[in-house]
Amino acid sequence: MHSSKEKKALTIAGSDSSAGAGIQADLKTFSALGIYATTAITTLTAQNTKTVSDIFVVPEGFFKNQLETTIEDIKPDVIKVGVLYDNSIIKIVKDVLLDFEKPKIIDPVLYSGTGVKLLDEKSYDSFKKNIIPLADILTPNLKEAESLSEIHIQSDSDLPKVADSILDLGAKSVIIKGGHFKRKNKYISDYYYTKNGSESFKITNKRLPFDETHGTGCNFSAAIASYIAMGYSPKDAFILANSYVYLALKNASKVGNGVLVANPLRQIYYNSQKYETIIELQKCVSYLERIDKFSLLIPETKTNFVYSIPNPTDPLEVAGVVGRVTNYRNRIRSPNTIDFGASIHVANALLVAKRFNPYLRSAINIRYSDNLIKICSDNFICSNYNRRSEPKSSKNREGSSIKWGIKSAFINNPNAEVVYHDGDYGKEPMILLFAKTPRRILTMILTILKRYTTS
Ligand code: PXL
Repeated sequence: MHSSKEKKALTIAGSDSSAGAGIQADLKTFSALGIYATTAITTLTAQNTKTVSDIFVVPEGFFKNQLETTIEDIKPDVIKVGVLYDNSIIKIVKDVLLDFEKPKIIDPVLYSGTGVKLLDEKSYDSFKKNIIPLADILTPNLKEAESLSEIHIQSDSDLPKVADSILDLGAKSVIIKGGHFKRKNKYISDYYYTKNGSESFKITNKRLPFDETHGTGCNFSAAIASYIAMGYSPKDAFILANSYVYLALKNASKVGNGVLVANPLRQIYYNSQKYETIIELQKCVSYLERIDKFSLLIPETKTNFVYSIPNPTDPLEVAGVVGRVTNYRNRIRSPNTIDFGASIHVANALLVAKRFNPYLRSAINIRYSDNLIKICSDNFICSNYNRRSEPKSSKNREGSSIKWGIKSAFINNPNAEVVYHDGDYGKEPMILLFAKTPRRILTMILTILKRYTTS
């Protein structure tokens, strides 16, 4: 799929070697939101989650080439500006922004989250005079808003006059990020202002249970730029970027010994794994329903067919059939509604099996019979357990029998593909098949049925 309509952004910003902020954060966010981003790197920082130890400003000749060569060919729909560091960079960026007729999102970065200066003091006035007026949307945090407006902010009632003073510098609109308001506050608001105040509004979120995080601001302004490139109004882009960053914050990673790092990709990958898992299981359950003779393999307690995301930690990360696959006379009746957490027993069996063989992601339970055990033993690696040997302490805990049983079967043979037990008083004997994928489970079922229906 290649489309000349693909939306593109250019980010002019600093490199963060800890990869939580700057260019690295921008690339994650633009990519996550489906925008193709190019980069013009202003500075290289040596940093980690505790400090910035060094800053190298890219020589202006090279910086200019980098910017012009990129933009001459790959025309952006939006430009996002982050760390500029000093006047040698500011001059060049100013000329490019003046010529650029599409939206410009400017994050007036003055300090790193760890408190190190990212704009040279001597260049501050030039930044204020030359860059701020070119912003369609300016995204200062509280400290930056204080600095630009020269007003000490004590409460949110100061913000309208702070915003007015920033808008007087020439920016078309400003979003003041309230994340640094007093720690005891239960809620955090971000505020959007335009020149005549007619469109002002705020978005409030519950404060998350941690203080400083690294990269939040960069991810936020890159998200705003992404939504602007898609064609959203500044207001809608603000609303969308706010919830995007809230998730990135909620999923913040502890990668070093200092501050947490915003993680904009985790939730997206997690959602996509869940989606792929559901879709694949749905296909395989539909296929199973069309194997007529499968009804012969459904036990009294009915069948569940499960598939987990790649690294599940509990049954809520294992998809199964809501209400199980049942038989009615000789026909299969499945509600074919797939959901996470729809199975307890088969899902728990899979989670235990996975501790021995991490590749296993799918499982199904079928009826027990001597003939079926013989067929399984001829075709697959089998192991078994005896429910009557289960220690009392385990038996008394609801739902723990299956965990104990699967564990003992895998201790006996960690390569097992089939685990069975021959029941106990009031407990139906059962066979469980395990595989990497639900497709492989279907193949196993077909192999079993081929022998079962001719024997
Ligand atoms: O979060 C602001 C920021 C922007 N750009 C770079 C940074 C930081 C914060 O540390 O390092 C390169």
